[in-house]
Amino acid sequence: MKRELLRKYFIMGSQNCDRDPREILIDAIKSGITIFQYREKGEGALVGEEKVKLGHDLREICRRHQIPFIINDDVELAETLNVDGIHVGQDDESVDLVRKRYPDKMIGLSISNESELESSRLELIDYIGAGPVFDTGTKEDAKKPVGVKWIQHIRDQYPDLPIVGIGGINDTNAQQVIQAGADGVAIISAITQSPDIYATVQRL
Ligand code: 3NM
Repeated sequence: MKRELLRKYFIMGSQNCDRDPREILIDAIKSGITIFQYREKGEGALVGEEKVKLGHDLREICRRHQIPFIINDDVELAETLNVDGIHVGQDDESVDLVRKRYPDKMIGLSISNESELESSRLELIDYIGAGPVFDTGTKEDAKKPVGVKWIQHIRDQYPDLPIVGIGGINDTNAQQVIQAGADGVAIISAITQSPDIYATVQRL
């Protein structure tokens, strides 16, 4: 994949939004995000038809603006929405199965520690999501923060692997994540909760 795509990686689901997620996505795209992940997960998340309907709308917004659309975890919805990529966690569908089913889509995998790094089929994936870099209140089951050292560690071992940092990243600490070797920063609340999305993404 083109590593530059990971630069400003916006993630969101309706549970992260205090107003219409469609409007927030359009604001973020107009402000300069480079890729989007639909992550409808956690307390208050939509399920069933409602999840599919919002997914369709967000997918269409991304298509219109030529922003790659990644789905979190849901391999069935990946097909329904004809997504550009799928992001999976360590407890989700295995990357082997996802790669078999979708030979041509981008696949991202979350990796938080050495044993996950060693046991993961890195040759099957397009990028790593590394985190949580900092404390985050957004993911209920987030692990302990790994710091920018974790980014540096992966980068030292895998100079060519696309890496995006995630967890507690905002416009004041993003620079540390990039300097540690990440290709980009993945962000939920610093964008969805921003009173001025344009200013936030521009500062990023
Ligand atoms: N995954 P915010 S941390 C979705 O560590 C997610 O894998 C994480 O939200 C991981 O930008 C996280 O608001 C939440 O901190 C990121």
